[in-house]
This record gives sequence, structure tokens and C-alpha cells, in this order.
Amino acid sequence: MLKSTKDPSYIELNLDLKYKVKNIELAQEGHKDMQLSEKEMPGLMAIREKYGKEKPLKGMKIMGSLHMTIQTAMLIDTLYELGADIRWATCNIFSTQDHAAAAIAEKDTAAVFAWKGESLEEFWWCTEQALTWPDGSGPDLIVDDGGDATLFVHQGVKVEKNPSILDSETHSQDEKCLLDRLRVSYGEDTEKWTRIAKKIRGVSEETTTGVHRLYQLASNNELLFPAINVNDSVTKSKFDNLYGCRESLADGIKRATDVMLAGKTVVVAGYGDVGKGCAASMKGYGAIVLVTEIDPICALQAAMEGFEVVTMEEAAPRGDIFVTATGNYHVIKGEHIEQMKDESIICNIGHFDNEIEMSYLDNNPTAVKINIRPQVDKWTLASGRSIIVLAEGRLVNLGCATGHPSFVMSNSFSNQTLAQIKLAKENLEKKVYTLPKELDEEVARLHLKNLSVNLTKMTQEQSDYLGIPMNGPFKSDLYRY
Ligand code: NAD
Ligand code: 9W4
Repeated sequence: MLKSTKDPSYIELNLDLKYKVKNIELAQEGHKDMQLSEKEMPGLMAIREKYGKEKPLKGMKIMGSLHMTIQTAMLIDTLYELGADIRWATCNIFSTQDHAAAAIAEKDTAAVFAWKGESLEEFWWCTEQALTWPDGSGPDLIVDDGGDATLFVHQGVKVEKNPSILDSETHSQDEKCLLDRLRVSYGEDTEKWTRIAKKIRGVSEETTTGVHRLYQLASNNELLFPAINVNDSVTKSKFDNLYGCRESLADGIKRATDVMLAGKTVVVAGYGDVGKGCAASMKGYGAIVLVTEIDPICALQAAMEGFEVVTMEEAAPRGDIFVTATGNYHVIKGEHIEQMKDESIICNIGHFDNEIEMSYLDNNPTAVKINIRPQVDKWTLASGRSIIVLAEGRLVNLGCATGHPSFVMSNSFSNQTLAQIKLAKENLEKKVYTLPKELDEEVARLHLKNLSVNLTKMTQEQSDYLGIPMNGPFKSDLYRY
């Protein structure tokens, strides 16, 4: 059946709208938080200073699909200072900080369509609003997180080439909402997305999931414009995984429980970058840290740092606090939960919410759940023992705290900004690029002054001796930091 604008579940585009946010009166609060972030986002501020006059993004229409937080507001203002004409939507229906969205709406540095708790219909409406300028044109550049904006354009073009896709079966609510929008869009203009895609100079992508989608498109020869993988810049991934989680895990646990970490036994499942950050943080608080690993290299690394490496079966009866950081499935299972001490705390900092077998608790009639406060549940088991689950097994640093500190995001978003400048300046091929090491080093350099780091400069003799240019790049692409 053809979806029409008369269908009540379809929300019509309104291109005259400058913003849609929860409450514009929250703007003042947002401005104050943004002002505080200036000191903590030195990379972005240095980029504004360096490129503010030149305005390398002048004339560029930029669409963003990325968590509408205070830190993102700082990114938006940076892109604005560099000359861009910006429209923004969030990439997650729960992640918008309404005071940040309000601040941007009031300042009018971007047209913004985002609020916390969007429905999926509203989410896809916001995305299309942000992709469509008042004159009906689309963006020159996209900042994407997770790939939904890129997906929108690619699906739009596919539908315009083969409208029978509109009748295909959908496998998720997201897919259905997107197809509903494309059905109406095709009814009104059979070339909208083809036209928009043709003009796009490129996308810079923030996350692993989005980057994965891009490489898939490229390997199927379906990528319609150049893409820059920001996720794999060293200054992005180290901060997002290692340094970010090293700060935000404890933040989440403490806001949720007020627990004293010193002297407790903390079990960290997975010793990748996230696990390394979590284990180091817990050790720093004076906790006894046990690690579980499947990879002998990471297990050996954990042992070299003085952590005891055990299996979850061994760890379950010993731990007071459990943190999963593997990206794997059912790492803490029901049988482990049954072995845990009374009032053990369990939480997850890995991407998906199935690292802890929550279904064991949800589907167990003998397990009784009492909600202590939002994101903190006490489950009492048949044994009479209880366990405390944080954020329902979802990312504890986002569910129970506000994610990474601004300084972490300054690194990610400096990479995003340099990627946008590169896409604006250079005519790249329809491939997935990573940022060259020079720019990765540049992002690091932009953060040094704020930390009073005094970098050593090689002499010409030293540079000749090593065969490394005086101003970098300092390492080969194979170097592991
Ligand atoms: P990684 O691949 O470097 O590390 C994961 C580690 O878990 C690996 O060493 C792997 O060998 C180990 N592992 C896998 N299955 C295991 C099992 N059954 N038991 C024990 N260990 C096991 O990945 P990473 O960069 O450390 O990221 C881990 C997860 O954290 C991912 O899901 C990632 O998306 C997520 N992440 C979360 C945040 C956040 O802010 N919450 C930030 C970055 C990444
Ligand atoms: N946030 C988020 C917040 C709440 C929330 C269903 C109800 C990620 C990165 C950055 O995902 C983010 N609540 C959820 S999902 C969810 C997600 N649910 C699930 O049931 C509750 C998120 C990046 N970032 C920082 O880390 C700091 N500033 C940033 O911009 C932000 C948010």
C-alpha cells in the first residue's frame, strides 16, 4: 500500500521550521555548560582559532546525525565558525541533552531537530528534516555516527532506481519508518535522493558500526560518495575506548550506587582497550582486580600489569563488582549470577546489552526485581541472595552517567572537523579513507598546550639519523600505539 501524507503515522516535513527541540527555555543552561566545555575541548577551540579566518567550510552545507549533546554543540559551533551552513539531528533517540539542543536552536548556529525520547517515526523525520534544506537541496557534507544519514541517502537512491523496493518486507521498525518516508518522498519527487547524493562531497563517520556499513557499501561498489573513517584515528579510538572508559566507568558506578571501590574485588571481563581502561581505573581506586580473557595476548598483557586472570566460573563467587567489556554475547550468564555473593553489582560497558544474560533474570519467575532508582535494579534470586544490575545491562557510563568527559570528545570531534575540511577541500574518490597520520598527530598536538606538554623537537641530525621528517609523521602505519 502506498503511504501518503494523510497517514497519521507519517509526519510531514516542514522546511520552514528552524528547529524542533523539547524546550527552548533550557537554552541558558546549555550556554553555561558549553562555556564550561571551552576549556575542556582545547582541540576544537584551537581549530576555531587556526581556521576561523580562512573559513575552509564556507559555502558548505553540513548535515549532522550525531548525539545532540553539549560536546556535539561545541562541534556544531566549530563547524559554524569555519563557515558551514548546518542542519542537525541526533543519531540515538535517547541521547539528546535537551539543554544542548535548545542552546543550538537559540543561537541558530544550526537548524536542529532533536529531543530526548523521540519515537522512531520522529527520529526518521528529524533525520530527513536535517537532510533537506529549505530550498529542497541536500548537504555537501555529512557528519554521521552509526551511518543512518548515509543509509537514508543510499536507500533513497536505491528506491528511485527500483521503486519496487518500496513494497519489500521490512525486518525492523527502523527499516519500516525509513521506507515509509521514502514512499512519500518518491510520490512527491522521483529524483530527490539521486540529486542529493550527486552533490554530496563526502561523509565522515564516527563509530565502528557506521564504518563497518561503509566498508560493506564500498566492497559492493555501492558507495555513492567518499567517506572518511574517523573511528580508526588513534586520537579517536584511544580516547573513546581506553582513556574515556577509564574515567566514565567509575562515574557510572558511583552515581548509581555510591559504592566504595577500595578493597572490593572487581571483575573485568575483556582486556581490550575498554577493559584495560576499566581495570586500570578500578586498580587506581584500590580495588583488587580480576580479569577474564579469551585471547592469550590480552591475557598475558593483563598478567604483566599484575592482574589475576581467571575464568568467569572462578570469578563469580569472588567478585563484589562485575564489569563486562568484551563486545561478546552472554559473558555473564545466569549460572554465574547464581554463584555471586549477596548484593554483588553487575554492569556492562561494552556496546550491546546482551553481554549480561539479562533474559535469565527477566524470564525467571523466581527472580524478583525492585527498582531502587532509575537505572538501578535489585534482583532477589531463589537462593535469597540479591544482585544489583546497573542500566539494565546497557552501557553503564551512558545509562548511569553522562558518557565521556568533554576532553575525550574534543579528540574525536577534532578528527571530525579535520575530516570535514579534507572532504571540502579535496576531490576524493568514492572510497573509504582513514585520516592520514599527519592529521592524527595534528589532533594530538592541538591538545598539548592545554596540558602544558612541552614537546621535544628533533635536531636535523636526529631526523636524518632516523629518517623521520622533523615535523612528522613520526611512525609507520604499522605502528601500534
Ligand atoms: P576489543 O576488541 O579491543 O576488546 C574486547 C576484548 O574482549 C578482546 O580482547 C577479546 O579477546 C575479549 N573477549 C571477547 N570475548 C570474551 C569473553 N567471552 N570473555 C572474556 N573476554 C572476551 O574492544 P574494545 O575497544 O575494548 O571494546 C569493547 C566493547 O566496548 C565494544 O563492544 C565497544 O563497542 C564498546 N565500547 C564502549 C564504549 C563506552 O563508552 N561504553 C566506548 C568504546 C567502546
Ligand atoms: N547515550 C544514551 C543515553 C541514554 C540512553 C532503552 C531506555 C553515546 C555516545 C555519546 O548512546 C548514548 N538510554 C537508553 S539508550 C541511551 C543512550 N535507553 C535504552 O531504554 C534507556 C551516547 C558521545 N558523547 C559522550 O560520551 C559525551 N558526550 C558525547 O557526545 C553520547 C551519548
